[in-house]
Amino acid sequence: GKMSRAAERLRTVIHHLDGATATIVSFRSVERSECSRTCSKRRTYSFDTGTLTPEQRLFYEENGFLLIKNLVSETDIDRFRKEFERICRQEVKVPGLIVMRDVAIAKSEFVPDQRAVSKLQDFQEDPELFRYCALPQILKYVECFTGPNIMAMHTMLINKPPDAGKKTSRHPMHQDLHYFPFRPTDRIVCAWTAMERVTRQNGCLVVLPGTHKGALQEHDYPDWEGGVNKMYHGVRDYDPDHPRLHVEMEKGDTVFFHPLLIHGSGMNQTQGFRKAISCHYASGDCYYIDVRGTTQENIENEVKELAQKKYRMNEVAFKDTWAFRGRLVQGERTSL
Ligand SMILES: O=C(O)CCC(=O)C(=O)O
Repeated sequence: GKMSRAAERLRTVIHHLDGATATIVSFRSVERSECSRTCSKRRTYSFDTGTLTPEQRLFYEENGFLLIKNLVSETDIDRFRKEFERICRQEVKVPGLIVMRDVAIAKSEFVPDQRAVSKLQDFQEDPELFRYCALPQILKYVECFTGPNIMAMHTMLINKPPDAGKKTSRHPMHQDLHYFPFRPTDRIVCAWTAMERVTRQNGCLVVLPGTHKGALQEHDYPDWEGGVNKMYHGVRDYDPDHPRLHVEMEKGDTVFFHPLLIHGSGMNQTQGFRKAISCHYASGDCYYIDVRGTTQENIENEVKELAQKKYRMNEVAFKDTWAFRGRLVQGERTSL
């Protein structure tokens, strides 16, 4: 009757997505008759929980990311900022927290304020910052990708400093899965919330849409003249002609993205510190894998070295560094 042709086609696609062995090759050829002829098996990246509109779901399926405007309130973001400042001033000690500095800041220049901090990692023991990971409006979206059992596996507050002239404030293009020894890949998602307006000027995220459909690639430190921050591995070679998108965002906007999506961020050419808060979630049903003999071995070695220093343990298994940082935020911890 009234349903437009486009809407009907969309419904067909969604129907296909929800089938266990959905078989569509491109959203342009969803006609059933054509499908049996031209289609091969494809994987799906999301669930229908009633949260995403069909358009949003298709967008994530095709592009590997989804931007939701105005998801986190000003009040919450201001609270995260205050807590971050208290941590920088060393007014609170957070067990397990990793405080990173930009390579352009010499050790002798140390000052206990945000100028010395480019990133906090592993704030799972800070109740105020960790509130971010359990915000119901975030989990409602996360569930579309992980399913109902949700673990917060990795937390960060990124404070991209004004570039000191060496371009070290850039984050090389990479896939987050490089860092993660757990699978399945499609049950992992990152939530990244802008704590202020982020633009090309202050180094917004840059994504290569659709790259989540590819494989995990080899990563290593890029050879940048001005130096590279610790652990900032990049994809060795990606297609320089692949379309790039600069994801400009307002305070409180949140982007959800797939762990294979190639992304990075540009130089901060302003005098301000560009802030974002983020969490990587995985399904509680994910399982650990052994990365020995894979391209992830180089990061495993670095993380183990750091963990041995930090936790003063002789031999830490890579997966254990994840198992003790991970926190259940919804449902059941069936694995991980
Ligand atoms: O916030 C940014 O600049 C990018 C962060 C990022 O991609 C990462 O830390 O993996």
